[in-house]
Amino acid sequence: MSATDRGAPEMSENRSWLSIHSLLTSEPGRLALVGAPLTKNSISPGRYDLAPDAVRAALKRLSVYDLETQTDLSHLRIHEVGNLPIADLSTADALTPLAEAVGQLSRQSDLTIILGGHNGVTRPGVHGSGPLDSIGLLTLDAHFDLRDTDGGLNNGNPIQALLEDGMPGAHISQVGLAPFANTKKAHAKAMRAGISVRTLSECFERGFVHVVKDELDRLARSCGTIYVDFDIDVIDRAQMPSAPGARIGGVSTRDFFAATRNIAEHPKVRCVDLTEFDPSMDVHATGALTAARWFAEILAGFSARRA
Ligand SMILES: [Mn+2]
Repeated sequence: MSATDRGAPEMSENRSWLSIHSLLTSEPGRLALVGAPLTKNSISPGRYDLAPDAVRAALKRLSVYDLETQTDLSHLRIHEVGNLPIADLSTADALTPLAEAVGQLSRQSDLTIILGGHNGVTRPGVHGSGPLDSIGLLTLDAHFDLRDTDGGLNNGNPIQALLEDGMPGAHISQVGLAPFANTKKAHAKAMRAGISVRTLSECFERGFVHVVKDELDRLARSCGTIYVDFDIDVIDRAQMPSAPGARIGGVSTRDFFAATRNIAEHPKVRCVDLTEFDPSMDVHATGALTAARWFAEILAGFSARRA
C-alpha cells in the first residue's frame, strides 16, 4: 500500500513503516539500481559479492523521511534490475556485461546507481556512461587505484586502466587520498596525468563537502556527464570496519553523507557507484547501515534537483 494513495487509511506504524526499500519497483523510471557483485581479483580477498543484497536488506531499516531537512522520499520510485551475474567473472570479463547494463539504464534514467562489488566496477561503469572524452570522474577514495595493470585488472587499478583506455587525466578528480596508503609511483602517475589530487588533510582543513563541491564544479566546466565512484574506504576505519582498505584517520560518516547528498543533487551526475563494502567483515551492521544511508542520501540529493 502506498502512503500517497489518496483516501487510503493512514498506515498504522505500530509494527512497520514505509521504508526506503519499499520504493524499489520493476518499472523503469528516473532512477535505476543495479547490483554489481564483482569480487574476483581483489588485492585482499573478500566477499564483496554479498554487498548488494546486504545493502538492500538494510534499506528496510530506513524511513523515507529525513526530519532534519523535512525531506519526504515517499514519492520516489527506483527501477530495481537486480544483480548482474558477474560474481564468478574476472574483473576483465565483467567489463562488457556491466558496461552494457549501465549503458541501457543510462538511456532510460537520469541517475543510475551501481551497488558493488569491489572497486573494479568503476571502469565498466564509466564506459557504460558514454564516450570517455565526455565524462568527468570523481572518486571519493583513500586510494589512487593507479596500480600497474601488467598483472591484470583488479580493485587496485581501475583508474590506471581508464587512463590506458584513453580517459583524459584532466577529467579525473580524486578526493580523500590517505597518507601511508599510496605509493610515490602512484602519486607521480596522477600528477603526470593531470589528475586533480585532494588529500585527506586538505579535506579536513577546508571541509570535505567544500572540496567535493569544488571538484564537481571543476569537472562540470569541461565535461557533459559526471560519474562518481564512492569507495567506502574513504571513511574512517573506526566507523567503517567492513571496508578492508579503510584506514584510521579517514572521513567521518557525517561528512561522507553530506557530500553524497550534494553530489546527487548535481544535474550532471548521471551514474554513481558504491564499492569496497565487505559484509563478511561487518560489525553490528555498521557497514550495511552506512551503505544504506548512502543510498538514502543519493535519493535525497536527487529529489532536490530542479525538474
Ligand atoms: Mn578504491
